[in-house]
Amino acid sequence: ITTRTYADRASAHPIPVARQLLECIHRKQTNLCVSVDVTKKAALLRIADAAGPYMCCIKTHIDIVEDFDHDLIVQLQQLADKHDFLIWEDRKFADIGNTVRLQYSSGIYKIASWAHITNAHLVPGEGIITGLSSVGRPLGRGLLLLAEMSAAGNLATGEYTAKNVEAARRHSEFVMGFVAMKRVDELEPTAGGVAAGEGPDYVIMTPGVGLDVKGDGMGQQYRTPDEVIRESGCDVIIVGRGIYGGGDGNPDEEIVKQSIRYREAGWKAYEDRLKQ
Ligand code: UP6
Repeated sequence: ITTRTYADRASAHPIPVARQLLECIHRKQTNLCVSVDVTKKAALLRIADAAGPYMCCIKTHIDIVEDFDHDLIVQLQQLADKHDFLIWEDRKFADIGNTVRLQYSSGIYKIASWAHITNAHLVPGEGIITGLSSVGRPLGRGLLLLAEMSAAGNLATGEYTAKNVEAARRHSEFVMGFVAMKRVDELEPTAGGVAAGEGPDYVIMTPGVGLDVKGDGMGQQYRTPDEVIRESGCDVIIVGRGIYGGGDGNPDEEIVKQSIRYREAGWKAYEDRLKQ
């Protein structure tokens, strides 16, 4: 588990957007990413504005917004500038290279034009990284691979997880990190892989974080910021319903209160990790 500081890692990271994220975490003293899974444009923007000062990154599922329009993107980018956070579209690409290239650049959402970060499953093989990289790298974007997942019974385990780390190491110009539950880049490599500590630095972003409940009745499993950041060595906590509350979202004052609570818990866990 790394005990290097975010600032130290930022200065050495080869991928510009990873550097940007690590610098933002350091500057704002927050490793909190808020996941805003709401279906109305106004709710998304309201939550982003309320939680903005306390997060390093917002995570969207843009395809669930019923009244999506280009103005939503313009306003979201204005909030990202105002509050100093990055935008991650949690698209979970999962098709062949040529198809994801089009899904990433085109259609209604044109994800690559506004999302600093997106993510992908390795199920189709490494062509998915090549396809996404052909669009995202010239724009200075970064990719996370879903090496592990938080939901009960998910299949992203063992050798599949290790294959994600190996693929990332072959595409270190574009893959900035992983969605994972632990420091997967420090696992024993499979045959032919790179040993722990020898590869590049990766940002590990971790969903399934909650302080009040253990699950959601639909497979989600929650751990605390301390378990995620200090015990498991991950870098960013992703909190959705724990902050916005579900539906169209908690009132602003509750969003602010919960954002501060998770930010403080995430930062304390990081400081405790540095002391370990
Ligand atoms: N997410 C997970 N688990 C994963 C990958 N992604 O929960 O393994 C995403 C979900 C959701 C968010 O798509 O947007 O993280 C978690 O939200 P929650 O905190 O409300 O459970």
